[in-house]
Amino acid sequence: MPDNPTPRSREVTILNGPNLNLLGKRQPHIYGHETLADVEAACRKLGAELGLAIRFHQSNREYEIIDWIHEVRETAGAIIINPAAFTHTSVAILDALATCECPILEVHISNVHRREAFRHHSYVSAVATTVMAGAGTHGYQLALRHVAHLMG
Ligand code: CA2
Repeated sequence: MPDNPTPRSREVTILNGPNLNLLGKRQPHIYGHETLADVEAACRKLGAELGLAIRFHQSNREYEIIDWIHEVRETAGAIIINPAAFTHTSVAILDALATCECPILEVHISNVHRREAFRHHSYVSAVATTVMAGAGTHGYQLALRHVAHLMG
């Protein structure tokens, strides 16, 4: 995979891993008050402004995330992924992402490097074009803006 792949379409897939369906409902001191539905709505609004078509998914099942990666691996302009706890455990998601030629943007709501040591290692970062952490749920919008920037 090239270090700086160019997006080949304006389709952006945003994937969210386990427990992110609870966003805004538990642990607001870590993850904030916005729900995942709020994040999706904000991404769709910004995507429309930037001329990007957004697919947005969340799953608590590793295989479902892998299947969504396979579905778009040849067509996506970019994949934005918050793998949540799978970040720190999943060689399978790493392997699926490694088959994609589009830019991969890894987003974490919290600054994982300020947290427990087990959150400091990410399997996904080995194939990510861009990694961002600690911007809260605004990180998803920063990632979308970066995709638009890469498209020129
Ligand atoms: O900071 C992030 O975005 C994380 O990917 C979130 C994961 C965590 O395992 C990663 O280390 C960092 C956890 C997602 C769980 O989301 C919840 C949201 C609200 C309430 C409970 C869990």
